[in-house]
Amino acid sequence: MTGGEVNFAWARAIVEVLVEYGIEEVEVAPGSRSAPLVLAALAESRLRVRVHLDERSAGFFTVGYARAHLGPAVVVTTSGTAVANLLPAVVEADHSDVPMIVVSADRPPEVRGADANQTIVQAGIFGGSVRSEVDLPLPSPERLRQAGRRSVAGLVEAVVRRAFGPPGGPVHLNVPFAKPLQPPSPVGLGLLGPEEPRRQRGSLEMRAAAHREGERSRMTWRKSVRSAGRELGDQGALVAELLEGSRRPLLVAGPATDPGLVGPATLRFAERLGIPTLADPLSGARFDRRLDSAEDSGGEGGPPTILGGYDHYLRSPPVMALLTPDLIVRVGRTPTSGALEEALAVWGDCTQVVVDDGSHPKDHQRLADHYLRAPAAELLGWVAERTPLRRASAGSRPGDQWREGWRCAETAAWEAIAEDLDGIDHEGAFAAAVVRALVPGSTLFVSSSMPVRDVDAYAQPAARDIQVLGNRGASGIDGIVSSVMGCAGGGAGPVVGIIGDIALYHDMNGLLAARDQRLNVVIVLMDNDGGGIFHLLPIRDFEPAFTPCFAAPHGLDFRHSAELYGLRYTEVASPAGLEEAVAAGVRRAGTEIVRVPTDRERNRRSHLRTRMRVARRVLEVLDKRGS
Ligand SMILES: Cc1ncc(C[n+]2csc(CCOP(=O)(O)OP(=O)(O)O)c2C)c(N)n1
Ligand SMILES: [Mg+2]
Repeated sequence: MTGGEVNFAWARAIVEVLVEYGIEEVEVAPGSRSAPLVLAALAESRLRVRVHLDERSAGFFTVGYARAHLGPAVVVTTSGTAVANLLPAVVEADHSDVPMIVVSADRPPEVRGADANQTIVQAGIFGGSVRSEVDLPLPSPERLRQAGRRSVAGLVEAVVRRAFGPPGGPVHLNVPFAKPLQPPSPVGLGLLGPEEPRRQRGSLEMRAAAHREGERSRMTWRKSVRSAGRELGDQGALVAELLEGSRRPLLVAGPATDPGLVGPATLRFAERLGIPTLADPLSGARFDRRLDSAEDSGGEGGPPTILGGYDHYLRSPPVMALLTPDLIVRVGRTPTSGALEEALAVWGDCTQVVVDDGSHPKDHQRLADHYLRAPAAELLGWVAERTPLRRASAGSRPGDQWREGWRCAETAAWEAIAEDLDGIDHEGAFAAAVVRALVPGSTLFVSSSMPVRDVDAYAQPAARDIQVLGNRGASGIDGIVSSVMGCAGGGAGPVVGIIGDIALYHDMNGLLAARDQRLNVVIVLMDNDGGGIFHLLPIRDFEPAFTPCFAAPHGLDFRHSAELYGLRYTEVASPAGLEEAVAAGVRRAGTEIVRVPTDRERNRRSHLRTRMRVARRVLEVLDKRGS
């Protein structure tokens, strides 16, 4: 065997493990050192290979793919700073518990730390952000013949397994190769070009179809999550007991790792127990067909009380006081809404239960009286199944008054919000318009900064078959375009992204995947020429620092970036125009950018006006009913 053949066989052994673990796709960024890995991936007909020029974009594409596909993808890079460019995506995957397998090619160990070209310290480069890593030995015929744990397959398998969890997360395989990197000839390697048909295409389409039929939850990498039966039972019994003794219980559903799994369980729990539920847009419970009727409970339990306007009315201390719970059950991560986060602290005296099985604790305010290490969907399901339905037919149900208080607040809030959304200077109105335009089965990807907050505060809970995803793990504004593209690549159905101008600027390179991978995406660009979010912070008053150093207007005309990547580009001026443009865009093939020009300062005033109007109206309503 020549050295190149040994390298190829070594890379094939790695790829074989990936395929055994059900990996269907590899994101590749070009480079020389990774040649054996790329050739091995192309020679494996069960793998789809996508090429990305920029590693940072490739990394975030992988994260988006895993979120939508509910299975990990693999990203392959060459040596040097190429690997370092994956760090932001690895950090997001870590914080979001999203599985991701990084395979970096490296120079042989003996040339490291001695000024060899494109050679940096790659082993351990991701620090504590990866769940497991291995710096493989150089390929050798002896090693290739080895079997068991110390074989190349054994070493790789031990790391790859950790990506799946539970909880899922990023892992790193560092793979040194010596020259010659490739076999003497391409003949007989079984190479297929990235564009050539592969065996797994069908399965991708099947997944997309199943996804549309609402079967997402069965395809998750988290499906294997089970806490030991007894433990789950004990934890469930504790929650049931606390609920039994509670007169004012509240469920807070924050951003979920797997909204398709946790969302339905949250709704079922809310419905069964009649518990008011504050549903983050990323929780999977804000939008769901089940909100339409009480179909699951045969009408006996009433539809679940799913609340979404709280970001406005919980800013009012008197409203917060009137709606004080005596028990809070929390699932998911810290809510998007800062007002709710603050309320959780203000309500710090009530009993708080956090249900979480993720890799990072989720109680930065140190509020939990009980921190239950359990999968939220299963625990909520356990409790819901064992709780007798609180029937309306038996006269008034326990907690009716409490529920009614929240319902009144919520109704008043959305009425007040609707009255305020007629202007063109309100980004909240545009966010609501995008949600209205989504067709069943759609995925909405919300950028960090204001888009996720605007969907949170302005998109009313509704019986809609849509899922909302975002990079809320580390809330970076980098990599958003690629994450959106990854979702589309992962078969998430019609995909729409809402993204700010600075976030788009960060990852314009991600637009290349739209063209190269022929993805169908509508990107709604909320262009306020800078960071609108900073106008809502006290730093706004600190001129001459504020405008240049925080809002940072750039004056870029994104029409040119659309042109560069050959994407359709339109501009709209009103929420109604945006609704129409998005609805038309999702029906068209290809990716397009719909730009919404707005003004940061006028937008700020609109936000404040709505918040005040809603808080006033809700307080009036609650005062009147004497909650
Ligand atoms: C990678 C990264 N850099 C910086 C930040 C800090 N940051 C948060 S929001 C924001 C501005 C975002 O502007 P834009 O995307 O236009 O959204 P807008 O605030 O206007 O809605 C910045 C710089 C961040 N979250 N992530
Ligand atoms: Mg902006």
